Amino acid sequence: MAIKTIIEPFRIKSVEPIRQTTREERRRLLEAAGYNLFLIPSTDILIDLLTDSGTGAMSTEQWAAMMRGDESYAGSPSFTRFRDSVQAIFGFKHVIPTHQGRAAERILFSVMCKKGDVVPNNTHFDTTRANCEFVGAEAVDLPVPEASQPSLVHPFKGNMDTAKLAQLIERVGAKRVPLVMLTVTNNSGGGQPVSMANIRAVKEICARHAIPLYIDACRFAENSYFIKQREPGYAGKTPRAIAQEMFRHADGCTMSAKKDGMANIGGFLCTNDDAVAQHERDLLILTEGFPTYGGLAGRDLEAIAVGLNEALEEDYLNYRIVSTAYLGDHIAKEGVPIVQPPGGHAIYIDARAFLPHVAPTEFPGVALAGELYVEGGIRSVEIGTLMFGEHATMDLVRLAIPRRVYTQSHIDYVIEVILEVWKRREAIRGLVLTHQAPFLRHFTARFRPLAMAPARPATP
Ligand code: P71
Repeated sequence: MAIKTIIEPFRIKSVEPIRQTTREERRRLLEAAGYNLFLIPSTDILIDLLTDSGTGAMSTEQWAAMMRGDESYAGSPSFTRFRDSVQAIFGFKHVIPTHQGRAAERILFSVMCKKGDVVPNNTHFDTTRANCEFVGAEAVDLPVPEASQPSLVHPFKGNMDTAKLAQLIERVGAKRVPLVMLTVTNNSGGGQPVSMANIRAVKEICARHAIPLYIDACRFAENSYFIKQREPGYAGKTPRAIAQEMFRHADGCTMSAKKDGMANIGGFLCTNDDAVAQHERDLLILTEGFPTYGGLAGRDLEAIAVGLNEALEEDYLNYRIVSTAYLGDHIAKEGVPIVQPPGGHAIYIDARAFLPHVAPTEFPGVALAGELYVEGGIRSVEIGTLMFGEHATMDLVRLAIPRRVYTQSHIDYVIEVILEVWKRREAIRGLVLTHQAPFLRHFTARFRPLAMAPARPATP
């Protein structure tokens, strides 16, 4: 085909105004928020790239399906449509709806893990790690070594280090490993995909020790598309067939439907194990609700049932992956250090390389995110020392792209803002943490700026 431009594969039927603020206003707002962008009202944000979770635009088909939502407490046909849609892709015997991904995690870990257990993952995301630790288990990250080198290009940087997995199971004993998890795509590690070969290899190791494999499926459609593009033998397969194959290797999954479920809320937990499912449903009733709604409205179940299929459409996935890379490529071309190659749902700026004069203990990611806000009203999120403390191997600033929300000119604006901050990077200072919660501290932490030069006083 002669035409190379990839357009947004939709037209816009409902619009939501966004509000410009002045640089002075933003400086004041940032200070009032203790330099934590979570604490700024969204009406004071121009382009919100905090997360791709629950922030997508729904399609006309999803809105139409919502009108069919049946709000019966028990046995709603909306649940049947939801379950059938999930099973057609994920293939698991039991489908348990939850209000979002972390509820699925909490129930899974409560049922499967106890104090002293060890849960390996390519990289736990924040809520997964917190829920795992909350039941007294140890969350162990086993990414491949390539994952911790931001500038290194590798097709499947989301892979788990299988040699390390085998060693870990050998060392602690299979009895202490109630499950192994794979996060597709690997969110904490740059939105990087996991290959089918890696899923197969991890499953083989698990099978040898009779350990179930669970997939954290949040961005399963994007992962499927990367496999199609990058893994030999998959170019001719549909993303749907690839997704089905991925889940055939697993014994269950957790899912936040706020990502590749294309919904604003929702999630689910799947398993093939009858006894585990029974126990999970009992816990579900305690806090989430009856097993045919799990804390969701019938309307939400309908939106997810349709959204899962839309996330697997090739036109959509092509636009999604290409438009995310567009942002990454344009800033990388000017020298901005990013995690390479660009991820599926987000671009991750390497804040340690962007601000080499700011030590990790001075939160370079938080400082950079604050400057992007002051410069252009852009909200991003730190994935680094604030989010993961001692477990952080990188300090990243993630620019997550909500699904079907922003146009190319919004992204061109974001590129310009980042390049302006890049020009004045040497003047950006680090931060001092002044308040933190006992877990998931990034949501509510507060900071003050480090004093101007000399950056550190000669005496404490
Ligand atoms: C993301 C989120 C949501 C979030 C988390 C922390 C700060 C800001 C936004 C949520 C995930 C995820 C993976 C791989 C489980 C969850 C929990 N991600 N696994 O990336 O990425 O799902 O939010 O529905 O509870 O912005 P949940």
